[in-house]
Amino acid sequence: MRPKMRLSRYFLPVLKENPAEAQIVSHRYMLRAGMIKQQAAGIYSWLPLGLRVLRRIEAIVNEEQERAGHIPLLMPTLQPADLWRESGRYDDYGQEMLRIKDRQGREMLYGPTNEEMITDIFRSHVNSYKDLPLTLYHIQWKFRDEMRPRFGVMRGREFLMKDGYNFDIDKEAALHAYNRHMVSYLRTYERMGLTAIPMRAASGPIGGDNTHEFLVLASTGESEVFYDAAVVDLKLGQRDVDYDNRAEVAKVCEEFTTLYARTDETHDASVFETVPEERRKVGRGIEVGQIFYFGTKYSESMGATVVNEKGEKIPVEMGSHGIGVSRLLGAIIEASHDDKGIIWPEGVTPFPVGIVNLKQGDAAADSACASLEMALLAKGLEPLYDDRDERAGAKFATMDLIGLPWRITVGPRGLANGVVELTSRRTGVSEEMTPEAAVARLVEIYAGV
Ligand code: P5A
Repeated sequence: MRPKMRLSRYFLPVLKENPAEAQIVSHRYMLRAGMIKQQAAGIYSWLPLGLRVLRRIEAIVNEEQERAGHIPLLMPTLQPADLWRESGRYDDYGQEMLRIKDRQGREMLYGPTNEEMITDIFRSHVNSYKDLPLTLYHIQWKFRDEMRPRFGVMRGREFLMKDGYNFDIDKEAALHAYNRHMVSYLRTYERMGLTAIPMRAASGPIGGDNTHEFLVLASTGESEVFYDAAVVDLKLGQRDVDYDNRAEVAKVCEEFTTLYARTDETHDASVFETVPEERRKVGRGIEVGQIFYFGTKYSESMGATVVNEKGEKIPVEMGSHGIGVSRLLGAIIEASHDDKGIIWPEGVTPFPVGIVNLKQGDAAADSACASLEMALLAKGLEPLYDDRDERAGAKFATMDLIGLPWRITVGPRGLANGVVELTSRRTGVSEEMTPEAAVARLVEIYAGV
Protein backbone atom coordinates (compact mmCIF):
# COMPACT_ATOMS: atom_id res chain seq x y z
CA MET A 1 0.00 0.00 0.00
CA ARG A 2 1.18 3.56 -0.72
CA PRO A 3 2.37 5.64 2.24
CA LYS A 4 0.09 8.06 4.04
CA MET A 5 0.35 11.63 2.81
CA ARG A 6 -0.35 14.07 5.58
CA LEU A 7 -0.08 17.80 5.10
CA SER A 8 1.48 18.32 8.54
CA ARG A 9 4.52 16.39 7.33
CA TYR A 10 4.42 17.17 3.62
CA PHE A 11 6.37 19.86 1.79
CA LEU A 12 3.80 22.18 0.29
CA PRO A 13 5.17 25.73 0.43
CA VAL A 14 2.05 27.64 -0.66
CA LEU A 15 2.29 31.40 -1.18
CA LYS A 16 -0.44 33.73 0.08
CA GLU A 17 0.53 36.61 -2.16
CA ASN A 18 0.52 36.69 -5.93
CA PRO A 19 4.13 36.54 -7.15
CA ALA A 20 4.85 39.73 -9.07
CA GLU A 21 6.83 37.98 -11.83
CA ALA A 22 3.96 35.76 -12.95
CA GLN A 23 2.04 37.26 -15.86
CA ILE A 24 -0.35 34.42 -16.59
CA VAL A 25 -2.65 32.42 -14.37
CA SER A 26 -0.93 29.03 -14.74
CA HIS A 27 2.46 30.45 -13.76
CA ARG A 28 0.86 32.29 -10.82
CA TYR A 29 -0.94 29.20 -9.53
CA MET A 30 2.05 26.89 -9.99
CA LEU A 31 4.14 29.21 -7.85
CA ARG A 32 1.38 29.83 -5.30
CA ALA A 33 0.55 26.13 -4.97
CA GLY A 34 4.20 25.35 -4.25
CA MET A 35 4.66 23.25 -7.41
CA ILE A 36 7.81 24.84 -8.85
CA LYS A 37 10.59 27.19 -7.89
CA GLN A 38 12.57 29.19 -10.40
CA GLN A 39 16.34 28.69 -10.15
CA ALA A 40 17.42 30.78 -13.13
CA ALA A 41 15.55 32.26 -16.09
CA GLY A 42 13.50 29.42 -17.58
CA ILE A 43 14.98 26.80 -15.23
CA TYR A 44 12.86 25.30 -12.45
CA SER A 45 12.99 22.94 -9.54
CA TRP A 46 9.96 20.69 -9.35
CA LEU A 47 8.64 20.70 -5.80
CA PRO A 48 6.75 17.61 -4.55
CA LEU A 49 3.26 18.65 -5.70
CA GLY A 50 4.50 19.74 -9.14
CA LEU A 51 6.51 16.56 -9.50
CA ARG A 52 3.46 14.43 -8.79
CA VAL A 53 1.55 16.05 -11.66
CA LEU A 54 4.57 15.82 -13.95
CA ARG A 55 4.80 12.08 -13.19
CA ARG A 56 1.08 11.60 -13.89
CA ILE A 57 1.46 13.31 -17.25
CA GLU A 58 4.50 11.17 -18.06
CA ALA A 59 2.56 8.04 -17.10
CA ILE A 60 -0.27 8.89 -19.50
CA VAL A 61 2.19 9.72 -22.27
CA ASN A 62 4.00 6.40 -21.72
CA GLU A 63 0.78 4.38 -21.66
CA GLU A 64 -0.47 5.89 -24.90
CA GLN A 65 2.88 5.53 -26.67
CA GLU A 66 3.17 1.90 -25.68
CA ARG A 67 -0.42 1.31 -26.72
CA ALA A 68 0.52 2.60 -30.18
CA GLY A 69 3.39 0.11 -30.30
CA HIS A 70 6.18 2.62 -29.69
CA ILE A 71 9.18 1.52 -27.65
CA PRO A 72 10.75 3.51 -24.79
CA LEU A 73 14.50 3.99 -24.37
CA LEU A 74 16.54 6.74 -22.74
CA MET A 75 19.16 8.93 -24.38
CA PRO A 76 21.41 11.32 -22.45
CA THR A 77 20.89 15.07 -22.16
CA LEU A 78 24.46 15.81 -23.27
CA GLN A 79 25.47 15.06 -26.82
CA PRO A 80 28.73 15.27 -28.78
CA ALA A 81 28.86 18.16 -31.25
CA ASP A 82 30.31 15.87 -33.95
CA LEU A 83 27.01 14.05 -34.33
CA TRP A 84 25.35 17.34 -35.18
CA ARG A 85 28.09 18.26 -37.63
CA GLU A 86 27.09 15.18 -39.63
CA SER A 87 23.57 16.46 -40.20
CA GLY A 88 24.75 20.04 -40.66
CA ARG A 89 22.62 21.27 -37.78
CA TYR A 90 25.52 22.14 -35.45
CA ASP A 91 25.97 25.39 -37.34
CA ASP A 92 22.33 25.84 -38.36
CA TYR A 93 20.83 25.62 -34.89
CA GLY A 94 22.24 28.95 -33.78
CA GLN A 95 22.07 30.57 -30.40
CA GLU A 96 19.28 28.40 -29.01
CA MET A 97 21.80 25.59 -28.62
CA LEU A 98 23.70 25.47 -25.33
CA ARG A 99 27.26 24.55 -26.26
CA ILE A 100 29.58 23.11 -23.63
CA LYS A 101 33.23 21.99 -23.56
CA ASP A 102 34.33 19.14 -21.32
CA ARG A 103 37.74 19.07 -19.56
CA GLN A 104 39.39 17.50 -22.60
CA GLY A 105 38.19 20.40 -24.70
CA ARG A 106 35.67 18.20 -26.52
CA GLU A 107 32.68 20.05 -27.87
CA MET A 108 29.38 18.96 -26.40
CA LEU A 109 25.87 20.35 -26.29
CA TYR A 110 22.81 20.01 -24.10
CA GLY A 111 20.33 18.38 -26.47
CA PRO A 112 17.49 20.58 -27.75
CA THR A 113 16.11 17.49 -29.57
CA ASN A 114 17.45 14.04 -30.55
CA GLU A 115 17.10 13.38 -34.31
CA GLU A 116 20.86 12.95 -34.74
CA MET A 117 21.40 10.73 -31.72
CA ILE A 118 18.53 8.38 -32.50
CA THR A 119 19.71 8.14 -36.12
CA ASP A 120 23.13 7.18 -34.76
CA ILE A 121 21.59 4.45 -32.59
CA PHE A 122 19.58 3.18 -35.53
CA ARG A 123 22.51 3.03 -37.97
CA SER A 124 24.62 1.15 -35.42
CA HIS A 125 22.14 -1.66 -34.94
CA VAL A 126 19.62 -1.91 -37.78
CA ASN A 127 20.24 -2.63 -41.43
CA SER A 128 17.37 -4.71 -42.74
CA TYR A 129 13.79 -4.03 -43.73
CA LYS A 130 12.93 -7.01 -41.56
CA ASP A 131 13.52 -4.92 -38.45
CA LEU A 132 11.03 -2.28 -39.58
CA PRO A 133 8.74 -0.60 -38.74
CA LEU A 134 10.34 0.76 -35.59
CA THR A 135 9.42 3.71 -33.39
CA LEU A 136 11.60 4.59 -30.42
CA TYR A 137 10.85 7.34 -27.94
CA HIS A 138 12.00 8.79 -24.65
CA ILE A 139 10.93 11.37 -22.11
CA GLN A 140 13.98 13.46 -21.38
CA TRP A 141 15.00 16.99 -20.43
CA LYS A 142 15.88 19.33 -23.25
CA PHE A 143 17.60 22.68 -23.28
CA ARG A 144 16.88 25.53 -25.64
CA ASP A 145 18.42 28.87 -24.82
CA GLU A 146 15.21 30.69 -25.63
CA MET A 147 15.47 34.40 -26.28
CA ARG A 148 12.48 35.07 -24.05
CA PRO A 149 11.86 32.34 -21.51
CA ARG A 150 8.55 33.23 -19.90
CA PHE A 151 5.24 32.14 -18.46
CA GLY A 152 6.91 29.64 -16.14
CA VAL A 153 7.06 26.10 -17.51
CA MET A 154 5.26 27.17 -20.70
CA ARG A 155 8.38 28.51 -22.33
CA GLY A 156 11.28 27.26 -20.29
CA ARG A 157 14.88 26.92 -21.28
CA GLU A 158 15.14 23.51 -19.62
CA PHE A 159 11.95 21.56 -20.27
CA LEU A 160 10.73 17.98 -20.38
CA MET A 161 9.76 16.60 -23.76
CA LYS A 162 8.55 13.27 -24.99
CA ASP A 163 10.23 12.78 -28.34
CA GLY A 164 9.64 9.82 -30.60
CA TYR A 165 11.27 8.84 -33.87
CA ASN A 166 9.90 6.47 -36.48
CA PHE A 167 11.94 4.40 -38.94
CA ASP A 168 10.13 2.94 -41.94
CA ILE A 169 10.89 1.27 -45.24
CA ASP A 170 8.98 3.67 -47.48
CA LYS A 171 7.04 6.91 -47.47
CA GLU A 172 3.69 5.18 -47.12
CA ALA A 173 4.79 3.36 -43.99
CA ALA A 174 6.33 6.54 -42.57
CA LEU A 175 3.08 8.43 -43.17
CA HIS A 176 1.26 5.69 -41.30
CA ALA A 177 3.66 6.27 -38.39
CA TYR A 178 2.87 9.99 -38.62
CA ASN A 179 -0.85 9.22 -38.48
CA ARG A 180 -0.39 6.78 -35.62
CA HIS A 181 1.32 9.51 -33.65
CA MET A 182 -1.51 11.89 -34.40
CA VAL A 183 -4.13 9.48 -33.04
CA SER A 184 -2.04 8.54 -29.99
CA TYR A 185 -1.57 12.24 -29.23
CA LEU A 186 -5.30 12.93 -29.50
CA ARG A 187 -5.92 10.16 -26.96
CA THR A 188 -3.12 11.44 -24.72
CA TYR A 189 -4.47 14.98 -24.54
CA GLU A 190 -8.06 13.87 -24.05
CA ARG A 191 -7.02 11.74 -21.08
CA MET A 192 -5.56 14.90 -19.57
CA GLY A 193 -8.90 16.67 -19.95
CA LEU A 194 -7.65 18.79 -22.85
CA THR A 195 -8.97 19.58 -26.29
CA ALA A 196 -5.84 19.87 -28.43
CA ILE A 197 -6.51 20.63 -32.08
CA PRO A 198 -4.11 19.40 -34.76
CA MET A 199 -3.27 22.35 -37.00
CA ARG A 200 -1.20 22.47 -40.15
CA ALA A 201 2.02 24.25 -39.22
CA ALA A 202 5.57 25.10 -40.34
CA SER A 203 8.49 22.79 -39.62
CA GLY A 204 11.31 25.19 -38.63
CA PRO A 205 14.68 23.67 -37.69
CA ILE A 206 13.37 20.06 -37.57
CA GLY A 207 12.68 20.04 -41.31
CA GLY A 208 10.28 18.35 -43.71
CA ASP A 209 7.08 19.68 -45.21
CA ASN A 210 4.48 17.59 -43.47
CA THR A 211 3.83 18.77 -39.94
CA HIS A 212 1.00 19.40 -37.51
CA GLU A 213 1.05 21.23 -34.23
CA PHE A 214 -1.44 20.38 -31.46
CA LEU A 215 -2.94 23.49 -29.94
CA VAL A 216 -4.95 24.03 -26.80
CA LEU A 217 -7.10 27.11 -27.22
CA ALA A 218 -6.30 29.73 -24.58
CA SER A 219 -6.22 33.52 -24.68
CA THR A 220 -2.72 33.42 -23.17
CA GLY A 221 -1.35 31.12 -25.91
CA GLU A 222 1.67 32.26 -27.86
CA SER A 223 0.41 31.19 -31.28
CA GLU A 224 -2.24 32.91 -33.35
CA VAL A 225 -4.68 30.36 -34.73
CA PHE A 226 -7.40 30.37 -37.38
CA TYR A 227 -10.01 27.63 -37.27
CA ASP A 228 -13.47 26.40 -38.07
CA ALA A 229 -15.46 26.44 -34.79
CA ALA A 230 -16.73 22.91 -35.55
CA VAL A 231 -13.21 21.51 -35.05
CA VAL A 232 -13.46 22.15 -31.30
CA ASP A 233 -16.33 19.63 -30.99
CA LEU A 234 -14.38 16.69 -32.44
CA LYS A 235 -13.67 14.00 -29.85
CA LEU A 236 -11.86 10.72 -30.09
CA GLY A 237 -13.62 9.40 -26.98
CA GLN A 238 -13.45 5.73 -26.10
CA ARG A 239 -12.92 4.49 -29.66
CA ASP A 240 -10.66 1.50 -29.79
CA VAL A 241 -8.44 2.30 -32.77
CA ASP A 242 -6.37 -0.54 -34.21
CA TYR A 243 -2.97 1.11 -34.60
CA ASP A 244 -1.83 -1.48 -37.13
CA ASN A 245 -4.71 -0.80 -39.44
CA ARG A 246 -3.47 1.92 -41.81
CA ALA A 247 -6.88 2.72 -43.27
CA GLU A 248 -8.56 2.97 -39.88
CA VAL A 249 -5.85 5.23 -38.46
CA ALA A 250 -5.85 7.40 -41.60
CA LYS A 251 -9.62 7.80 -41.37
CA VAL A 252 -9.38 9.18 -37.83
CA CYS A 253 -6.69 11.62 -38.96
CA GLU A 254 -8.85 12.71 -41.87
CA GLU A 255 -11.72 13.38 -39.50
CA PHE A 256 -9.51 15.61 -37.34
CA THR A 257 -7.65 17.45 -40.12
CA THR A 258 -10.28 18.19 -42.74
CA LEU A 259 -11.90 21.21 -41.13
CA TYR A 260 -9.86 24.41 -41.40
CA ALA A 261 -7.36 24.76 -38.53
CA ARG A 262 -4.02 26.49 -39.06
CA THR A 263 -1.46 28.54 -37.20
CA ASP A 264 -0.46 31.96 -38.52
CA GLU A 265 2.55 30.33 -40.21
CA THR A 266 0.39 28.44 -42.70
CA HIS A 267 -2.81 30.48 -42.60
CA ASP A 268 -4.35 31.14 -46.01
CA ALA A 269 -7.02 33.84 -45.96
CA SER A 270 -8.59 32.74 -49.25
CA VAL A 271 -9.13 29.16 -48.04
CA PHE A 272 -10.33 30.43 -44.64
CA GLU A 273 -13.05 32.40 -46.42
CA THR A 274 -14.65 29.19 -47.62
CA VAL A 275 -15.57 28.41 -43.98
CA PRO A 276 -19.11 29.68 -43.18
CA GLU A 277 -18.66 33.11 -41.63
CA GLU A 278 -20.30 32.32 -38.29
CA ARG A 279 -17.88 29.42 -37.78
CA ARG A 280 -14.72 31.36 -38.71
CA LYS A 281 -12.68 31.85 -35.53
CA VAL A 282 -9.43 33.66 -34.84
CA GLY A 283 -7.88 33.02 -31.45
CA ARG A 284 -4.79 31.99 -29.60
CA GLY A 285 -3.41 28.61 -28.70
CA ILE A 286 -0.75 26.83 -26.64
CA GLU A 287 1.35 24.39 -28.67
CA VAL A 288 1.47 21.17 -26.64
CA GLY A 289 2.94 18.93 -29.32
CA GLN A 290 4.15 18.70 -32.88
CA ILE A 291 4.61 15.84 -35.34
CA PHE A 292 6.91 15.84 -38.39
CA TYR A 293 7.50 13.70 -41.44
CA PHE A 294 10.87 14.54 -42.98
CA GLY A 295 11.66 11.44 -45.02
CA THR A 296 15.41 10.90 -45.46
CA LYS A 297 16.73 14.26 -44.22
CA TYR A 298 18.78 12.71 -41.41
CA SER A 299 19.21 9.18 -42.71
CA GLU A 300 20.83 10.40 -45.93
CA SER A 301 23.27 12.82 -44.32
CA MET A 302 24.14 10.38 -41.54
CA GLY A 303 24.20 7.16 -43.55
CA ALA A 304 21.32 5.32 -41.87
CA THR A 305 20.43 2.76 -44.52
CA VAL A 306 18.49 -0.48 -44.69
CA VAL A 307 18.49 -3.25 -47.24
CA ASN A 308 15.03 -3.59 -48.79
CA GLU A 309 13.30 -6.72 -50.05
CA LYS A 310 15.02 -6.39 -53.42
CA GLY A 311 18.43 -6.33 -51.76
CA GLU A 312 18.97 -2.60 -52.41
CA LYS A 313 20.54 -0.36 -49.77
CA ILE A 314 18.26 2.64 -49.21
CA PRO A 315 18.14 5.49 -46.66
CA VAL A 316 15.48 4.80 -44.03
CA GLU A 317 12.32 6.96 -43.96
CA MET A 318 11.85 8.95 -40.76
CA GLY A 319 9.75 11.38 -38.80
CA SER A 320 9.87 12.83 -35.30
CA HIS A 321 7.11 13.60 -32.87
CA GLY A 322 7.16 15.67 -29.69
CA ILE A 323 4.95 16.35 -26.69
CA GLY A 324 5.72 19.26 -24.37
CA VAL A 325 5.44 17.29 -21.14
CA SER A 326 6.37 20.08 -18.70
CA ARG A 327 4.52 22.69 -20.76
CA LEU A 328 1.37 20.58 -20.41
CA LEU A 329 1.07 21.47 -16.73
CA GLY A 330 0.76 25.11 -17.70
CA ALA A 331 -1.64 24.34 -20.55
CA ILE A 332 -3.90 22.23 -18.32
CA ILE A 333 -4.07 24.97 -15.69
CA GLU A 334 -4.79 27.64 -18.31
CA ALA A 335 -7.68 25.46 -19.49
CA SER A 336 -8.93 24.46 -16.02
CA HIS A 337 -8.97 26.92 -13.12
CA ASP A 338 -11.13 29.50 -11.37
CA ASP A 339 -10.42 32.50 -9.18
CA LYS A 340 -9.66 30.26 -6.19
CA GLY A 341 -7.06 28.11 -7.87
CA ILE A 342 -6.37 25.13 -10.06
CA ILE A 343 -9.01 22.51 -10.96
CA TRP A 344 -7.12 19.35 -11.93
CA PRO A 345 -8.82 16.94 -14.31
CA GLU A 346 -8.99 13.50 -12.63
CA GLY A 347 -6.48 12.06 -15.10
CA VAL A 348 -3.57 14.21 -13.94
CA THR A 349 -4.41 15.27 -10.40
CA PRO A 350 -1.53 15.00 -7.90
CA PHE A 351 -3.89 13.33 -5.40
CA PRO A 352 -7.31 11.95 -6.28
CA VAL A 353 -8.94 13.42 -3.17
CA GLY A 354 -8.20 15.63 -0.18
CA ILE A 355 -9.43 14.94 3.33
CA VAL A 356 -10.15 17.99 5.45
CA ASN A 357 -10.47 17.45 9.17
CA LEU A 358 -12.55 20.33 10.51
CA LYS A 359 -11.59 19.70 14.12
CA GLN A 360 -8.12 18.34 14.49
CA GLY A 361 -7.68 16.87 17.96
CA ASP A 362 -11.33 15.81 18.26
CA ALA A 363 -11.17 12.07 18.89
CA ALA A 364 -14.11 11.17 16.65
CA ALA A 365 -12.98 13.42 13.78
CA ASP A 366 -9.36 12.25 13.96
CA SER A 367 -10.32 8.60 13.96
CA ALA A 368 -12.87 9.01 11.14
CA CYS A 369 -10.22 10.73 9.01
CA ALA A 370 -7.66 8.02 9.72
CA SER A 371 -10.17 5.28 8.77
CA LEU A 372 -11.12 7.12 5.60
CA GLU A 373 -7.47 7.47 4.72
CA MET A 374 -6.93 3.73 5.18
CA ALA A 375 -10.06 2.81 3.24
CA LEU A 376 -9.01 5.01 0.30
CA LEU A 377 -5.44 3.70 0.32
CA ALA A 378 -6.76 0.15 0.32
CA LYS A 379 -8.60 1.01 -2.91
CA GLY A 380 -5.46 2.43 -4.47
CA LEU A 381 -6.63 6.03 -4.08
CA GLU A 382 -3.98 8.08 -2.33
CA PRO A 383 -5.61 10.90 -0.38
CA LEU A 384 -3.86 14.05 0.80
CA TYR A 385 -5.02 14.44 4.39
CA ASP A 386 -4.95 17.96 5.81
CA ASP A 387 -4.29 17.08 9.44
CA ARG A 388 -2.86 20.47 10.35
CA ASP A 389 -4.17 22.38 13.33
CA GLU A 390 -5.61 25.16 11.16
CA ARG A 391 -8.92 26.96 10.75
CA ALA A 392 -11.40 25.31 8.37
CA GLY A 393 -11.25 28.36 6.09
CA ALA A 394 -7.49 28.08 5.67
CA LYS A 395 -7.74 24.36 4.93
CA PHE A 396 -10.43 24.93 2.30
CA ALA A 397 -8.40 27.72 0.70
CA THR A 398 -5.36 25.44 0.40
CA MET A 399 -7.43 22.60 -1.09
CA ASP A 400 -9.05 24.99 -3.56
CA LEU A 401 -5.69 26.45 -4.57
CA ILE A 402 -3.98 23.11 -5.19
CA GLY A 403 -7.04 21.97 -7.10
CA LEU A 404 -7.71 18.36 -6.06
CA PRO A 405 -10.91 17.45 -7.94
CA TRP A 406 -12.59 15.96 -4.84
CA ARG A 407 -12.61 16.83 -1.16
CA ILE A 408 -14.02 14.91 1.78
CA THR A 409 -14.81 17.13 4.73
CA VAL A 410 -15.01 15.48 8.12
CA GLY A 411 -16.37 17.25 11.21
CA PRO A 412 -17.93 16.35 14.56
CA ARG A 413 -21.36 17.64 13.53
CA GLY A 414 -21.64 15.39 10.48
CA LEU A 415 -20.11 12.46 12.26
CA ALA A 416 -22.85 12.66 14.91
CA ASN A 417 -25.21 11.72 12.05
CA GLY A 418 -22.77 9.24 10.57
CA VAL A 419 -21.94 11.40 7.51
CA VAL A 420 -19.10 13.24 5.85
CA GLU A 421 -19.29 15.66 2.94
CA LEU A 422 -18.02 14.93 -0.58
CA THR A 423 -17.37 18.09 -2.62
CA SER A 424 -16.55 18.50 -6.28
CA ARG A 425 -13.89 21.16 -6.88
CA ARG A 426 -15.25 21.80 -10.36
CA THR A 427 -18.93 22.34 -9.54
CA GLY A 428 -18.61 23.23 -5.86
CA VAL A 429 -21.53 20.88 -5.18
CA SER A 430 -21.36 19.05 -1.84
CA GLU A 431 -23.21 15.90 -0.87
CA GLU A 432 -23.52 14.32 2.56
CA MET A 433 -23.03 10.57 2.72
CA THR A 434 -21.49 7.88 4.88
CA PRO A 435 -17.70 7.56 4.66
CA GLU A 436 -18.18 4.16 2.97
CA ALA A 437 -20.42 5.72 0.33
CA ALA A 438 -17.86 8.48 -0.29
CA VAL A 439 -15.12 5.91 -0.84
CA ALA A 440 -17.36 3.88 -3.15
CA ARG A 441 -18.23 7.00 -5.15
CA LEU A 442 -14.56 7.91 -5.60
CA VAL A 443 -13.68 4.36 -6.63
CA GLU A 444 -16.37 4.61 -9.30
CA ILE A 445 -15.16 8.03 -10.50
CA TYR A 446 -11.52 6.97 -10.80
CA ALA A 447 -12.32 3.60 -12.37
CA GLY A 448 -13.15 5.48 -15.55
CA VAL A 449 -9.93 7.55 -15.57
C1 P5A B 1 9.72 16.52 -32.39
C2 P5A B 1 10.32 15.64 -31.32
C3 P5A B 1 10.72 18.77 -31.92
O1 P5A B 1 11.67 19.15 -31.26
N1 P5A B 1 12.01 16.81 -32.42
C4 P5A B 1 11.79 15.73 -31.49
C5 P5A B 1 10.79 17.49 -32.73
N2 P5A B 1 9.56 19.43 -31.98
S1 P5A B 1 9.22 20.80 -31.25
O2 P5A B 1 7.95 21.21 -31.75
O3 P5A B 1 10.28 21.74 -31.41
O4 P5A B 1 9.09 20.50 -29.72
C6 P5A B 1 8.11 19.56 -29.26
C7 P5A B 1 7.25 20.17 -28.18
O5 P5A B 1 8.06 20.58 -27.08
C8 P5A B 1 7.46 21.68 -26.43
N3 P5A B 1 8.42 22.79 -26.30
C9 P5A B 1 8.64 23.48 -25.16
N4 P5A B 1 8.10 23.35 -23.92
C10 P5A B 1 8.53 24.20 -22.97
N5 P5A B 1 9.45 25.17 -23.18
C11 P5A B 1 10.02 25.32 -24.39
N6 P5A B 1 10.96 26.26 -24.59
C12 P5A B 1 9.62 24.46 -25.45
N7 P5A B 1 9.96 24.32 -26.77
C13 P5A B 1 9.23 23.30 -27.26
C14 P5A B 1 6.27 22.11 -27.26
O6 P5A B 1 5.08 21.59 -26.70
C15 P5A B 1 6.55 21.45 -28.60
O7 P5A B 1 5.37 21.16 -29.31
